Amino acid sequence: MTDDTGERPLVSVAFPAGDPPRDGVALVTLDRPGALNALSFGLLEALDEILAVLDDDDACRAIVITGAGTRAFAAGADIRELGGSTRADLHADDPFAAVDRLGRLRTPTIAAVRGYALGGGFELAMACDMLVAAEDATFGQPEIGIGVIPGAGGTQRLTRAIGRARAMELVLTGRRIKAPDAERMGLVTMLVPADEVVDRALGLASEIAAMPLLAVRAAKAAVNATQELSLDHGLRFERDRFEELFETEDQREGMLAFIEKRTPAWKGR
Ligand code: CO8
Repeated sequence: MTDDTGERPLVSVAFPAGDPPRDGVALVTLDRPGALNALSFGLLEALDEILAVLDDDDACRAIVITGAGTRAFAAGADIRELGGSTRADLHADDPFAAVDRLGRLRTPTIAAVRGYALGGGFELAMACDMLVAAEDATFGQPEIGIGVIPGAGGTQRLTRAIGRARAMELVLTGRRIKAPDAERMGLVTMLVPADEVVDRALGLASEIAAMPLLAVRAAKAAVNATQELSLDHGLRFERDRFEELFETEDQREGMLAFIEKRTPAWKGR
């Protein structure tokens, strides 16, 4: 999927080198900087396809998503395009289901946010498992000001993350918040200098990628289950995942390596 000129992909994927090496880490870039990486339907489709491929590949063990340029992660859905949609189009095509699928990936995801993360851009960042924010990041759900409401988790994930009172304020006023406030509200994993945001997110992704694959997937699923389940069901879900890991080679290797005082050699099975 390319831009209007047909030359530039709307979403790019890279496997950046680093020191220490960043084995297993994919960097996905939303690439429409001229429109502040606004999430056109084509961009969302391209993102959806790329994430499905990465999630299916055991060699990819963590994914960082960022926006091209320095001004924005993403300034929301593409308002020009969205403005021409009808209720029937949106219902039939369900373009924003890509964000729901992002939230359900097995692979850990980290949003690396510089500048604006507004509307669908904020929702995309919140659908990731962790959020590394630059000090210049700005978050908000401005949809109310253009006659609609958040449509990809902004009323649901935001409320779960920061509580009803504050989410209601942001959603009803469209007011923006700066990164330090977002951090205080619990939305941000790490707040870092603006020019370090991608590098720090890749570093965090590398740490996770170095962990045993099946345990990482189980841990992610169990933490995210808190968003859906009662405490009783969540505890049962956690215990089931814990017990399942006793059928993996990595459980035996991890515990043996501890006893033998050596570094474990993970097999991913
Ligand atoms: N859609 C389309 N184009 C955009 C968008 C957008 N959301 N945001 C910015 N742009 C374009 C501008 O039109 C402009 O293009 P051009 O140079 O051709 O005129 C370019 O990006 C630069 O933007 P500005 O000139 O406006 O830059 P400023 O620094 O003056 O302002 C702002 C930056 C404050 C971010 C401003 O651009 C803005 O308010 N943008 C819109 C923010 C917004 O309302 N977002 C919500 C959109 S609706 C939505 O997200 C619904 C969610 C539904 C689910 C989505 C799931 C993915």
